[in-house]
Parts: sequence; structure tokens; C-alpha cells
Amino acid sequence: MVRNGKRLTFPSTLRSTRLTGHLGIALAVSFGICFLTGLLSHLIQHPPGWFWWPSRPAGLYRVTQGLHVATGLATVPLLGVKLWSVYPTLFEWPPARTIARAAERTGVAVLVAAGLFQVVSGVLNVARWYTPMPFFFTTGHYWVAWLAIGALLVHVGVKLPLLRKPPPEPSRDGGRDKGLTRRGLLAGTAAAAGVVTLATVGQTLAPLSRLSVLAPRDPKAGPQGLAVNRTAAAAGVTELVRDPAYRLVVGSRSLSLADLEAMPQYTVDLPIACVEGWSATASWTGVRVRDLVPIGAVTVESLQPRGRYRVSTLPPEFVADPRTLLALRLNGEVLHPDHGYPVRLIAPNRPGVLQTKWVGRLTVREIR
Ligand SMILES: Nc1nc2c(c(=O)[nH]1)N[C@H]1C(S)=C(S)[C@@H](COP(=O)(O)O)O[C@H]1N2
Ligand SMILES: [Mo]
Repeated sequence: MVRNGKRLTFPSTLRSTRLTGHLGIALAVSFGICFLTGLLSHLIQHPPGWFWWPSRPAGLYRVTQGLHVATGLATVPLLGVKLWSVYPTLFEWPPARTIARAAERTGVAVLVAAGLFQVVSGVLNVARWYTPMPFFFTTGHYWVAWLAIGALLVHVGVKLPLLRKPPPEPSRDGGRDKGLTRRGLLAGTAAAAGVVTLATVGQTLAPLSRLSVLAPRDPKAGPQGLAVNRTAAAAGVTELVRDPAYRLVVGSRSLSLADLEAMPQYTVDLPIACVEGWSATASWTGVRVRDLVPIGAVTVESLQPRGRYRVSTLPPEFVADPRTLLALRLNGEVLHPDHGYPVRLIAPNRPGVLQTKWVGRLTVREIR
């Protein structure tokens, strides 16, 4: 194949502006959804003053975070074929003849590097393999997302006019390459993205779980039929939670397990929706948080001595929601230590990391 008067080292008549453009649109859409749902998840976990997130619909976060991980995984085959389709030009030499071209190529380099970083770090996080990441995953993944979306917007701005041009001259053999057509390649790429999605989405869509051979997590595999993210042993609370002197401290009051069991009990069906993409609905029984504290922002603190997820904040809407419980039971049985015995928080429309286990203290921060 000859392009710009030069013979390219990886000849394939399948490479064309149109192919690259179609792949680009698919990537921009999946990456765009991934970016927005990821940003939403970040805002819910680190809410700035202007941000407001409702407690209903109860399963909304489960959908947005499921989409985040599914679209992120779907970009793997798309990104692979897209890079292949422009592979010869990535190593063009000399790198740039004009300043405009130099700026464009720098932008592409940032986009490729940031895109690969996001996909790789995301997959490592889903697989919970942190050794290759010498940084805190959440912070790195968040900031590089801005880099990637910025470079993507610039790139789309530069390249969009190319797609509006009349279709490029058909290659001499009609776009055939060892029997594979352009349409075939696009269909194959779409199929690969579909297979990746089907093979993983069962970690949040239970009816598809049997197809999910690549999903690292079976949301139903764990004590009491529910996956566990951090066990009591890993959190260092095995002894603490068994202590018969356990008290839940609520402001200046202190309640024993018997006190909590004597209060009105409610049962709700709510999902655990982990940021890592797995989710599962379970039936929780316990005390309404709003029966314990006045409506307002509440800090929920674990018995866990240290660790990033030992404290969470319940915004007023969540305290007011009658489905927000301090659960004592899961699927009808007393909570397993790994699920937060003696008491764990469960609230609608909330990321798994904020469903604090082994709760020891509620503190009212402000009363509304
Ligand atoms: N105290 C405490 N609570 C915690 C965690 C933790 O590390 N410490 N992990 C959270 C995460 S990341 C998830 S997804 C849910 C999982 O709940 P489960 O283990 O009961 O399924 O618990 C949350 N509650
Ligand atoms: Mo999680």
C-alpha cells in the first residue's frame, strides 16, 4: 500500500480513513459513556458542595457503574483494531513537518497513552491486582480520565472534517485483504466487543451470569450467597466484632445488639453495587437509620481500625429514605462477619464502597 508517496511497512488494503473513522466513532461513544459514568461515580464518592445525588431510583448507581465497566471493557477490542488501522502512521518519520502536524501528533500520543492507561488500570482494578500500579488506583484513574477526554475532544475536532469528505477512492482490489472485507472487519470488531461484553456483564446482570466466563467475580459466590469485597480477617476486625460488649454509639447514646433488635425491624431488597462492576441484590433486615438519628448528614464509622473505607457519609436524603437501614440480617440470617456483623449500613442507590460494614458509630454532622 502506498500512502503519501511512501511505501508503508504493514501493507493492508483494509486500512482506510473511513474504517479508522467508523472505529473512531464507536470508540468515542463508548469512551464518552465510560467517562460520564465514571465522573458520576467519582462525584458520588467525593461530592463537592454543588453536587446532589438522590437515593432513588434504588438501582440507578448499579446501572451507571455497570455501564462504566462494560463500556470500558468494550473499548479493549475497539482500541486494538483502531490502533492497528493507523499503525503505519503512528511511526511516520520524520515525526512532523509542520507545527500544526507536530501539535496533532503530540495530541494523538497523549490520547493513545492515556487511553491505554485507563483501560489497563481499569482492568487491573476489576481483577483487584494492584501490584503493577505503584499509585492509588482511584486518583490515577480519575486524573488520567481528564487527560484522555481532553485529548479525545481535540482529536475529534481535528479529524471530524475527514469523515465528511466523499468516500476515499476504493483500493484497487475493492478493499479485499486475504478475503476479509472492510465490512467484515467492522462486523468482526463489533462481534469482539459484543463477546467481551457478554463474557463480563453477567457480574451485574444475573440472568447472563452463566455466559460470563471472563468476569473475575461471581456476585453470588460468598457467604450467604453474596460476594465479599473485604473480609473481616482482611479488615482486622475478627476479634472486635465478636466482643459481647459491642455497642453502637449514636451521639451520646450507646445501644447494645439487644437494644437494636428490640426496635422495629424492616426488610428491604437492595443491591450491593461495587465500583469494580459486580453487583447483586440481597434481602436485608434491620433498623431504619432515620429511627436512630434526626434527618441530616450523618457520618457512619466502622469498628475497622484503619483502611480507606472505614468511614462514609450519609447525605440527608439517604438518612430520610425509609429503605436506608443498619442491617442485622442478610437473606434472613444473622449477618456473616464478612458481610459486616454485627451491624452494617445498606442504603439505596449508593456505591458499594459507601455501604459501611461493622458499624460502630453514627455521628450527626448537621441537622436539617
Ligand atoms: N468497613 C468497611 N466497609 C466496607 C468495605 C471496607 O473495606 N470496610 N468495603 C466496601 C466495598 S468496596 C463493598 S463493594 C461492600 C461489599 O459488601 P459485601 O462484602 O457485604 O458484599 O462493602 C463495603 N463496606
Ligand atoms: Mo466495592
